Amino acid sequence: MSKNQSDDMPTGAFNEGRRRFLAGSAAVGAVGMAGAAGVAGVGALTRSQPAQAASNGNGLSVHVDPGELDTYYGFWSSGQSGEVRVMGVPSMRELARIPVFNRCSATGWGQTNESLAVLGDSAQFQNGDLHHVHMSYTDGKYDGRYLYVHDKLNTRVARIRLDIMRCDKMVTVPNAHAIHGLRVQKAPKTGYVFANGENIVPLPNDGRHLDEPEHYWSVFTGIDGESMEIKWQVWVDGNLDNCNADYSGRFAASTCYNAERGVTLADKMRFERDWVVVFDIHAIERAVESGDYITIEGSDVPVVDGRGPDTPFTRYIPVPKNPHGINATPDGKYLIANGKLSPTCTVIDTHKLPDLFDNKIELRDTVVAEPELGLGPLHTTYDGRGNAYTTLFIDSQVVKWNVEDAIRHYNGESVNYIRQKLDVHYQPGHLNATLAETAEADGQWLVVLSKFSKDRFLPVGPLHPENDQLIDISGDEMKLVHDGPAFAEPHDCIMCRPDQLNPSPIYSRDDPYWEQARKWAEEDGVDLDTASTVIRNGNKVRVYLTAVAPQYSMNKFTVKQGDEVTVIVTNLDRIEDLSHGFAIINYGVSMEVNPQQTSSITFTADKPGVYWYFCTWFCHALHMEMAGRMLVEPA
Ligand code: K7E
Ligand code: CUA
Ligand code: CA
Repeated sequence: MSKNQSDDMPTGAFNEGRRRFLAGSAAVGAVGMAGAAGVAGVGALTRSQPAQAASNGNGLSVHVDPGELDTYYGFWSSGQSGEVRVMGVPSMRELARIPVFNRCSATGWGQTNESLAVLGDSAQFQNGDLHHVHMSYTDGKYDGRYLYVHDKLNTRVARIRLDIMRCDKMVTVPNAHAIHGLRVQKAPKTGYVFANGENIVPLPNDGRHLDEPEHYWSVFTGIDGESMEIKWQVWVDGNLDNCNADYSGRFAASTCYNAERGVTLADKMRFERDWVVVFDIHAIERAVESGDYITIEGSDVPVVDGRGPDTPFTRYIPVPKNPHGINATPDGKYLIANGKLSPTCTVIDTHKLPDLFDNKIELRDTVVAEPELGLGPLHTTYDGRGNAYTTLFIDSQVVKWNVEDAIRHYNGESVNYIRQKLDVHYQPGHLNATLAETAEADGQWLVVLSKFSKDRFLPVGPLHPENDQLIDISGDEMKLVHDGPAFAEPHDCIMCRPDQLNPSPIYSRDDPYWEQARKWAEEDGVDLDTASTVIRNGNKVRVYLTAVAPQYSMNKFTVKQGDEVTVIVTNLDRIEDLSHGFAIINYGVSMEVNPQQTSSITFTADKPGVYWYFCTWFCHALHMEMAGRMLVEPA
């Protein structure tokens, strides 16, 4: 493999790039950046003058003045921490955490009845491994409705409502063994959530086959993003790593690093090429509609057989070697697979895919470039100006390269497609640029999620932080502007503009989130908005409380030892940010109750005595006094 081509790159390449960029930025300025002008130095980042206004070459400032707002939202996955983190970019301030597969001491996620209803049977698991987070789309653009995430550890997919930034749906995917790659349909609308089964296992995996890898397979799953119903699966050859969707809505594609269907490290590296599996979503839908599918014992999800070279559902495009990420260019033209063990990326022309499925062209005819980029390409992102940015895990670099130039080079022209290589710290995995997963990629900021931080921060013991680095890509050259330590372990992130979201400042009283509590109140003949009472039914006791700073509606309530107690608390405050909580000492009970929200929690009153309950959010000068007593009569 040849060495890093930027080492001897003539500086003229940058000048040429600059001219191209300036032409491009004028167009960016025309769409949606109106009214903002000038250089964004410190202080230019105000609410009325977004940072993206400045595009005359790396004039962006990472500094957001006190009281000023960030110009992008970031949604960070958190790997084995199991949550989603909401960030402000470019300040890299953490704004919120959204518990999903983890348990949360502050909000009561995993303990409240509302969260347990979302978790369903999978509440048996206290943890998860959340790698990828993607927003719902309409016509190739973020539409601000939902985030979709997956759990590699316990084979789940979940949805987050972006109005309240809480998880509202979770499904366990049958037949798959670890969900890894997750992407959503980009057009016309989400649509499907696509989920890759990573590890190969027997189908069904019920013990009848054990150490017999010839019976091991994986499946690709399509989930309805509205109902979160699992609509179908495709039985595939090899395994599935990352995936992506095109911008037409017809195709999805996944990388496979285990075409060998091996079970050891050596097995999985035997072939020089693995593949990108392309899925024809329309063909899958047609087969499912016409009943042309099987089911696998233990689940009734329709499964179509996508193994083999000429099924109507799949095509296996050979690519070198143990590929990892796959990323669609914002113009919809290409899907770029990252070589990992090969120093290359493979550029697949999406417009050739219909011909491939019609058997008019060969598998490799869809490949229009295979640029050599450096060691360990993992993921690629885009600036909307024709450039791609790829992480080089082994080289600890981000390489900026031009896609059309790489295609010209592949066609035999003598052209240097590498624009720049930038050292990052260290061993980068995912990277993402602002809006780069959408048709609106705006080429302002790039975040690279480095796996190792080594010496970049004060030492904190053997578990080092990861390092989320911020790079200004608005000019010709990438400029590293910020190091962001992060706890285990952001794999991926996306960024969108604030105008693409519409988070609710307080809850609406008719929110479906506490449907169960509403039903209980109806059964008990009480009104949730005013109820302040204890309703007993045998040894089941429901305690209805309201909260208005700095008081609960009852100073005390009495139950009997052994009762199953459900406490239902409604926060009647309408003031933004006036959250209360409800916690009972030595009962391990604690939950959030935000303005206009109803939250509930069920436990057994197994210990007699006096137990104080108290508010957990510092809501008022008399917050410490916002408390009451649960009196548990001995049995
Ligand atoms: Cu590359 Cu799980 Cu997206 Cu991590 S995956 S880096
Ligand atoms: Cu209510 Cu503190
Ligand atoms: Ca392989």
